[in-house]
Amino acid sequence: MGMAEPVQEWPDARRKEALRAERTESYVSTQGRLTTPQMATHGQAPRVAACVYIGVGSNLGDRMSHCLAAVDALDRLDRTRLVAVSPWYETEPVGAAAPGDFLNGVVGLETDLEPRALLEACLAIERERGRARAAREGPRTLDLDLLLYDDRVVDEPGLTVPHPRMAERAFVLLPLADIAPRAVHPVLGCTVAVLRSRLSDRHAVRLYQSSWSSAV
Ligand code: GSY
Repeated sequence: MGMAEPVQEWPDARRKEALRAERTESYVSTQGRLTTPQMATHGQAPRVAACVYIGVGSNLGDRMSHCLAAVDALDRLDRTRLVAVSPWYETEPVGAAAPGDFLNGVVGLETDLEPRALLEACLAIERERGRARAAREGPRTLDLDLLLYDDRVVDEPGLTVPHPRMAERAFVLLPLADIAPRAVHPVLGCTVAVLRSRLSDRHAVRLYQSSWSSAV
């Protein structure tokens, strides 16, 4: 029997902090996927993490603080790295039972978490911000929607990827197109930019804050 190949480990917490400080380091992007030089070890090919987009929304309380807390919490997830944050938009609510304008944006991550684990992490972040999921379309302190996970198609109880309504929603497609116009919807077979150009959603969507970093 040959020697077992060394298993590639994700960085521990301290190493992750150091990597965070190096975040401005360049990425190599191929086909919408991102390889991170820091993940390459033992002379093996660089690991290719999944490229994921998550919709962030809030229409209750201090909306910007909920959204920024979500960005921070997503950035802190294990085996996950923050890649992009869209501008923030103030958006008219879609759905009768959701009074009050939303703040919406989209976050790009690369992650080694599987879709179900990422969903559970998102639900935990929502709970931390006081979100109760009693009413499906009621006001919410924080809503995190898994929009795209690489080119994966998932249809399981409680987990549908791509998000089933993302192609109809201006509050999703405008911020998503800002950071990932060339990402491909694996079911519809077209890019986010094309989906955006075909939008018929007439709910108001106004740019609220173009720069994430200026808010912190
Ligand atoms: O699906 C996300 C929650 N949500 C939103 C939202 O985030 N923004 C807007 N504008 N309307 C919404 N209706 C629901 S439900």
